[in-house]
Amino acid sequence: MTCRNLILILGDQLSANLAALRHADPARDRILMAEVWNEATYVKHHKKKIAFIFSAMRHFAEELIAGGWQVDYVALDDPANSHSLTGELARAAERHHPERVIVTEPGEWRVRQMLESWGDVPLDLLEDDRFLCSHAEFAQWAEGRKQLRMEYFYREMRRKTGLLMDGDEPAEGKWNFDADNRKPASADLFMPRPARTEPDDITKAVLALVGDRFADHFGDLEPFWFAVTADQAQAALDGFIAEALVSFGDFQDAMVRGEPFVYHSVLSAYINAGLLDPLDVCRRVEAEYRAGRVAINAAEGFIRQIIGWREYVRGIYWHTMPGYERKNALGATRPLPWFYWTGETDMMCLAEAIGQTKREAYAHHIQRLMVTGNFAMLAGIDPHQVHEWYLAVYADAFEWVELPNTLGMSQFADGGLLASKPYAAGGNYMNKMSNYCRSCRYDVKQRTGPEACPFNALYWDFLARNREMLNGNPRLGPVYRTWDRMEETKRRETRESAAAFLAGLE
Ligand code: FAD
Ligand code: DLZ
Ligand code: SF4
Repeated sequence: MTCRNLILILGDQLSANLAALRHADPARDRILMAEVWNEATYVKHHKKKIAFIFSAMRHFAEELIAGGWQVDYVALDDPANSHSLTGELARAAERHHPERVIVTEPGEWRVRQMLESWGDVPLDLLEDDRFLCSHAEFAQWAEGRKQLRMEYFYREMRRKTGLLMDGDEPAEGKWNFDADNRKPASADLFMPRPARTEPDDITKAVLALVGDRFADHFGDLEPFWFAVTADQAQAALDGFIAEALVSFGDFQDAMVRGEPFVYHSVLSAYINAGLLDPLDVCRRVEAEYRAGRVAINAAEGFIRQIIGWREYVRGIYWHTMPGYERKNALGATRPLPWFYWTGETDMMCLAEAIGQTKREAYAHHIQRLMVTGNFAMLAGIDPHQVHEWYLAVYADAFEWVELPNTLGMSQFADGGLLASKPYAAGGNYMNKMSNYCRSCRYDVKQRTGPEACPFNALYWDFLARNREMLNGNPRLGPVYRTWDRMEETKRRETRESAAAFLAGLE
C-alpha cells in the first residue's frame, strides 16, 4: 500500500496540535510511532520513565486512530521491530512507499542527526512550535551579547506572550519576585500530593513489559501513578492549581524530609512529553492571579520557570550543540559515587533526594540543584557522568532540557555561560532550607573531623581547588576573602578533612 507522506511521531511529541499533524492529511498520510530498544537504553532510563513514555505513546496512538488517522504502531515486543528509529522508518518506507517523511524537529541533537543522516526518503523537519522561542529567534537574541542571562531573555518572553503584563509594564511593577520565594517549610504544614492516575489495561500491559525487559534499570516501577493521556494530565494541572499553586512561591526552595513534592507542580514530564501545552499551563496560572486567588510571587515564580528557564535552556542547548555535552571547565574527573544508584549514604540530604528519585523518578529543582548537583560539583565528579545520571533517572529528562541544567546550571562545567557563579553551598544552606540535617548522623555545624557535615569541608576545598578558574568572579570575591582570613591551620585541616572524605568515596 502506498501513502503520500509518512509522519513520524516521537515519544515526546504526544500533542494533538503537533506541527507534523497539522500538516498532514488523515486520508492520504500514515503515522508511524515506534517503541525501540535503542531509545530506551542509550542511557539506562528509570523504569518508571520508560513505562510513562510507552504508555503515553500507546494511549496517544489510540486517540489518533479514534480520530480517523492511520497509525502504524510498533510495540517493543513486535518480533519484526528493528529497535532503532531509522530502522523503523526504513521498514515503514518499504511497506508504504511514501513520497516524503515528515517529522516535527526532534528535541535532541542526537536524534536530529540520526534522522538527517538517514537518506532513504526525502525528509522534512518542521519547527516545533510548542515552544515559544524558535532557534532563529534565540540566535538573534543571543547575537552580540557577552552574557546570555536568563533574566533578560525571560523579559522578552513576558513581552512576547503578554503574560503578567499590564500594558508595557510587568504586573505589580517588578519582573521577578524570586526574593520572596525562599522560605523554609516546616514538616507540619499541609502538603498536597499530586493527582494519581490508576493504571488502566494499557498501562498494566506496559508495566508488565517494562518489568520484564528492563529489570536491570534503575528505579522502582510501581506504584505507577503518572498521567498518561492529555485529559489525565489536565486533571493533574487542575489539582496543582486548586491545592498547591497558592504556596508554590513561598516554599519554592524548601526541602522537607518525607515530602518529595512540597508545593511543586510535578508537571514537567507531562509538559515535556507533549501532554500539556506550556503556554496553556501559564495562562491558567495567570488567570488564578488575575482572579485574586494567588499572589504575584506564586504566579510569577511559576510562569518564570516555564517561559523563562524552560525556553532559555532549550535555546542554550541548540545554540551550543554539538560540543556542549563535552564541556568540563573545572576539569572534574572523579567517578560518580555508587550511592547515586542506591541512595545508601549516611548523608541524609543525599539519601532523601536519591531515595525519592528511585521511588518516584522525580525530585524537585532545589534537590537536583543544591543536593545531588551541589555535592557532585563540590566532590569534583566528572560532569559527563553526572549528566548521564540526570538524563537516566528523571521521568522529565530529555537532553535538550537536562543537559544545560546539569552541565551549565548545576556543575558550572560550561565555565559560566549559563550561571553567573557556581551554585556551591555548604551545610548551612541545607540546614536553612530543609529539615534534613536534624536527622543526619553528621553535624552540620562542624567543619572538620569524622562527625562533620561533609558539605562544609568540601565547599571550601572546592573553592580552594578551583581558585585559578573562579578567582576573577566578582560574585565570589567576598568568599575568597573569608577563606584568606582564616588561620592557616584551619585552612589546612579543612582541606585534609575534604581529602579524607573524598578518598573514602573511592
Ligand atoms: P515546578 O517546580 O512545579 O516548575 C514548573 C515547571 O517549570 C516545570 O514543570 C518545568 O516545566 C519548568 N521548569 C522549572 N525549572 C526549570 C528549569 N530549570 N529548566 C527547565 N524547565 C524548568 N527539568 C526537566 O524538565 N527535565 C530535566 O531533565 C531536568 N533536569 C534537571 C537537572 C538539574 C541538575 C537541575 C538543577 C534541574 C533540572 N530540571 C529539569 C529543571 C527542574 O528541576 C525541573 O523542571 C522541575 O524540578 C520539575 O518539577 P516540577 O514539574 O514539579 O516543577
Ligand atoms: C526517551 C524515549 C524512550 C525511552 N523511548 C522512546 C521510544 O521508544 N520511541 C520514541 O520515539 N522515543 C522514545 N523516547 C524519546 C527519545 O529518546 C528522544 O528523547 C526524544 O524523541 C527527543 O528527541
Ligand atoms: Fe546533608 Fe550535612 Fe545536613 Fe547531613 S548535615 S543532611 S550531610 S547538609
